[in-house]
Amino acid sequence: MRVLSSRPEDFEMPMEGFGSWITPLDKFFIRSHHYTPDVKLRDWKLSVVGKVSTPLVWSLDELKKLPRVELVSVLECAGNGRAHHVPPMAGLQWKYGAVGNARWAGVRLVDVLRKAGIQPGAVEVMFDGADVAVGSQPEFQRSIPLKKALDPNTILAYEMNGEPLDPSHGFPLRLVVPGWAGDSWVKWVMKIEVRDTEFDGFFMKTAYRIPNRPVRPGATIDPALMTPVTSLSIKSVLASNADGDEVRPGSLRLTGAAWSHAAQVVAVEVSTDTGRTWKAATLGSDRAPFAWRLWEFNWTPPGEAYYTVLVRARNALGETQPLQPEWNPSGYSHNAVQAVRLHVTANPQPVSATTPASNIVRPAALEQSCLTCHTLEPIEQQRLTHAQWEREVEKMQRWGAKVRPELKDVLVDFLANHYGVRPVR
Ligand code: HEC
Ligand SMILES: Nc1nc2c(c(=O)[nH]1)N[C@H]1C(S)=C(S)[C@@H](COP(=O)(O)O)O[C@H]1N2
Ligand SMILES: [Mo]
Repeated sequence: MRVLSSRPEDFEMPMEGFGSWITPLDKFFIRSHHYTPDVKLRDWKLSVVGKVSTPLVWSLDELKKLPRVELVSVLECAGNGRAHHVPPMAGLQWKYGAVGNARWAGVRLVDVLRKAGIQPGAVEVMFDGADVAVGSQPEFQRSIPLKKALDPNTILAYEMNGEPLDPSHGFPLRLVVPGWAGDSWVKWVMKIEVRDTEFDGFFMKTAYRIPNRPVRPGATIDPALMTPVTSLSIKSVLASNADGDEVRPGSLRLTGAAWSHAAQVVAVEVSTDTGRTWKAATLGSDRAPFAWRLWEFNWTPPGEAYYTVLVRARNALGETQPLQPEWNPSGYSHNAVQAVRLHVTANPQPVSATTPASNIVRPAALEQSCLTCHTLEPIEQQRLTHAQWEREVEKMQRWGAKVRPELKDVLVDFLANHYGVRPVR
């Protein structure tokens, strides 16, 4: 796994993960804003409150008396692909692997809500997890519209891939919202609140919002003018080869995965000539309404040359992927056509190992002010301008970082000099 942050846990699936239909747990990405809570089943209860006629307080065994349902669904973080947006923005620099496909089992949310009795006037359902915010960042609480909550595919899952949920994925209970981005899939669910007003917490009204039309790259936009990220986009990934690979002449088996929202993937097409012509890839036989579809494409490059291979998927609604990413302030929903440049040559050159800059002398202010809640990992992966770093340090101060005023400039200069704008690696 690629570690974007060891604590809180933010781990990216390696590209091999796109090789199996069901993503095994040891490769499944983890995205947690806060530290993983140590939930003990004997202390855990699910409460259902708010606009309901009978508030419920249930143990897991009581919940399990409702009919069990199972489904296979993709889970993708809204921030997957953030690293590919230009210009870069602050945030975890996910490349392709903030996504996985798992078999989820649990109970329908609608069955739980019916037991509690939804009262007239209900518009939304809010979920609160057992995780506790780091510093003074707001709690992770999210709501979904009542209509989505009543959808029979929306489930409260207690199993993933046939095992009780792992602590990192929300033990003992998490929300599964097939077709929607991961930010709605609340983990460690303890409280469900049926509401007659829109929930206005930070993770609804400030984070996870996207403009509803393309905006100028680099623009700052008032969250009030943006809407919550909901549905996933149609997307495909070529995983068998990396951009810049050198390969020997002969036949190549290009493989990957493609997924969409409620409308299923119907085709994956590959271009080996920079988009001039496209040919259909073969789709894998494993399929389910919200799952990803594996694909493969056998190709014998016509000669030693430099090729740009492109992949695009299409769903049952005819939606396909844009050729270029649509930039948005927080870098969500990246689904642009991926380009993989392959050098076909009989004499591949050994790749020169890049030396990590480990001998950077860090100012004491960094250790003291920045490395208490999280490690250096989320900091060193950023690619930000001086002005962006200044805003990032101020955001951290609002979330509880203590920065001595006379050392702030030294700190921002250091961050901008070492973790400034540079290509993704
Ligand atoms: C009081 C705790 C705390 C301190 C101290 C702290 N941070 Fe953070 N930091 C957070 C939280 C909370 C997050 C967001 C975690 C999440 O949402 O995944 C975060 C995330 C980040 C990220 C990832 C990008 C983002 O915005 O989510 C960067 C970069 C970062 N911090 C830089 C810094 C720097 C630089 C300092 C020192 C000035 C610092 N942090 C000090 C709490 C802290
Ligand atoms: N309670 C809680 N639920 C959460 C989160 C969180 O930080 N806290 N992260 C969300 C986000 S942004 C994503 S993408 C998914 C990731 O789920 P995973 O870690 O099981 O892959 O969980 C969601 N549920
Ligand atoms: Mo996410």
